Amino acid sequence: MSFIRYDINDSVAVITIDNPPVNALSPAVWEGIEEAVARANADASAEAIVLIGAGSTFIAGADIKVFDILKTREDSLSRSARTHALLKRVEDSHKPLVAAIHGNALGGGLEVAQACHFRVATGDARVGQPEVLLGIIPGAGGTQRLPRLCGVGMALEMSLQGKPVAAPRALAAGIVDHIVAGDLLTGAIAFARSKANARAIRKTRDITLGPDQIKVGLEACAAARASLAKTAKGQMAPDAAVNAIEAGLQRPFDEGSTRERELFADCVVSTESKALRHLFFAEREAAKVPDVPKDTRAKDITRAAIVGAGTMGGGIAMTYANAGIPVLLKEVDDAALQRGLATIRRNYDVTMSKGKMTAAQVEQTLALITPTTSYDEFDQVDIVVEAVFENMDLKRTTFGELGAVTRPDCVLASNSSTLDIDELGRASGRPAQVLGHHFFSPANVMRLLEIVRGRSTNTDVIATSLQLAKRLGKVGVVVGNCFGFVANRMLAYYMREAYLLLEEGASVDQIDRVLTEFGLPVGPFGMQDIAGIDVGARIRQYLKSIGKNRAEGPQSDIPDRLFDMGRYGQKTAAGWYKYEAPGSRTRTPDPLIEQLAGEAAARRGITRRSIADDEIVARITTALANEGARVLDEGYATRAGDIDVIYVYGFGFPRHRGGPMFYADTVGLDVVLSRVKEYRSRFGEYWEPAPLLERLAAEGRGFYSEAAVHQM
Ligand code: 3H9
Repeated sequence: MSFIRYDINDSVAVITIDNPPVNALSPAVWEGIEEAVARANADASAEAIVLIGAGSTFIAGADIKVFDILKTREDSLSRSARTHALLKRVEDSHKPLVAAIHGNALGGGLEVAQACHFRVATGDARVGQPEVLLGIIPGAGGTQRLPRLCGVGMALEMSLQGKPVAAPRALAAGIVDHIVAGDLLTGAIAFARSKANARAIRKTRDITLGPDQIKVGLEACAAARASLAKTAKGQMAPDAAVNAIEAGLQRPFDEGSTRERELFADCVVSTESKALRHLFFAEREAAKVPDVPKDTRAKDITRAAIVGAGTMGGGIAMTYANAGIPVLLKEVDDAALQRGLATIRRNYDVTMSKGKMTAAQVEQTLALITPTTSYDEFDQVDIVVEAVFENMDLKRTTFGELGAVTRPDCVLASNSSTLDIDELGRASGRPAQVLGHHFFSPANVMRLLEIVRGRSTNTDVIATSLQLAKRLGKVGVVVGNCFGFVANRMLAYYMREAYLLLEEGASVDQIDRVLTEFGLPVGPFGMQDIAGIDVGARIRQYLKSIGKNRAEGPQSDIPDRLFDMGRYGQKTAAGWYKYEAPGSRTRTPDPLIEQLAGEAAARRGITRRSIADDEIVARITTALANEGARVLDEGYATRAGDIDVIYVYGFGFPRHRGGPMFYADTVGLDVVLSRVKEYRSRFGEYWEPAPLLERLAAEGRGFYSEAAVHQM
């Protein structure tokens, strides 16, 4: 009972769950709750019972690590049968049982609260069923009890989107019975006493839905299923949640619960769930950098400056303003500044038209952005993000100026996507304060922030960047300073393989289709038409001038030929596809690309062939895993999970596949290695197995083993 405290307060038994940091439901906590409720029922000095969480939250759900113990469907079935029975015994308490919610009541936490007779909450509490985000469904009765409390429509919304609901909405919906204005425990005790006086006990499982509610509920399930067929292709958990809720409408509580257990068991042992659970922890691990101790002092960022108001600079300024941080936005002249500001305003107008911000909020946020064409006031900022054109001479000059105009403790970050951070550090004269903050386009939307440490970057600058990333709503991942860092270094191999597949006989349309079916939001060619073919071409021109290639091995010249033709993608109404007008998003395949591919194949002396969809997925994912293994082995990423997080948040690699490294583990590293060797014999020496891949495959291991974890 060490995770559970039991006290009598004003004739009410107070059961406090104390399992830091989030009161997750480990097996001992489940048992402790049941024992304490039984004790209160037998305790003559208790008239009612309050269940409350210690610390900053009620209960954030089942302990996610425990799911790894469930190796088979049968393991899961027997464990959840015990959990269901336990919650029924808790619900059978003959004294009024009140859940007192502050912070979060999520997943199993909300299910425990649903098994209580009543729920009270603080005004800022949140309740949710986020299981689907972990590839599972509510498995402790949530698919049966929640619809009884709030109706099927809202239960579907909560179970399918996984987003928490704020207390006032939960109150209106019937999930919560009362909002406590002052001290939660005092309010909960008073509420519990009033229920004891009225001898009120309400078991959620005894609530019955009327025939009309059932009819509407079944229709809502059918509609949700039809919509999932489009939005959640290839995923099992969302469908399973609908099926479990539907079963609850068609069968009595116990039978519905049995169906929930079966569906939960199918999900919890699935690769989809393992991948999503892996990402949950990988994302949190990414914030831990081996040589940056937890107690490293992070600087509080109260004012920032951005140099460059182009697409990236403007998006970064919006990101800071959205987080409430005042920001100076500098451009070389007024014309460039006005162009940048107009784009920012247009972006906010779109946000407003979608109802995501009010006009007042937009004005308030815009007021945090101060345009400037000088370095005045740069001595008052805590961080500068440089987002000028990707050109080393220009960036070197900018860092020289920044070194002179900012305070010595100011963090100097570059948004470069490829250039050497150490060189920028030297140019500033203050290399310890310099690092990369590589945002992804559109910077105000994409969640990834690649934090690139230089050779001399101070650990407190890294700690500051990680803390700041969280405040900006980003997922920060610290990487080393290699060419293209981690994201773009791997992307180069992904793109090269896509180009070569095209030359060998696959079509642009086929490659994009296959990869979107795999789960990416957009395929490589569609993505490039959005990002702009000119962007990559200009970087390639620069690299050529310094004698570098983005990826080793053969390079297709088709992207450069498109660039020479002025086909930059959506913005010029032509790129890899044709578009009706500049800016239009409706793609039409263009026979010209087939012609260019045919010419490229002829130059390389290859006969174009029909390529199976499976080969496309295998070639592209193998290229990513092999280069990822090299990045890891060379120490530019701390752990395989960091690469997965980068790819999921930076390029939309399907979450339910866990990222490129996790996916490689599910394929089997022996298979991945044999593919690399096969491709080498078929396509050439450029397919060279990464040494780490060879080592791990020889040892019969995956990327997720101790040997694969490196210190930078
Ligand atoms: C479930 O309940 C299934 C049920 O239907 C029952 C079936 C029988 N388990 O996020 P933070 C750790 S499924 C284990 O940085 P924040 C986390 O790893 C569950 N550990 O804090 C981190 O550890 P570390 C449904 C957990 O303030 C530390 O706590 N519930 C769990 O930014 C702090 O976390 C969910 O999916 C957990 N459930 O955000 C909710 N939760 O310090 C998952 C957290 O070592 N949790 N940890 O890195 C969250 O969404 C956020 O953690 C929360 C706090 C919003 C609560």
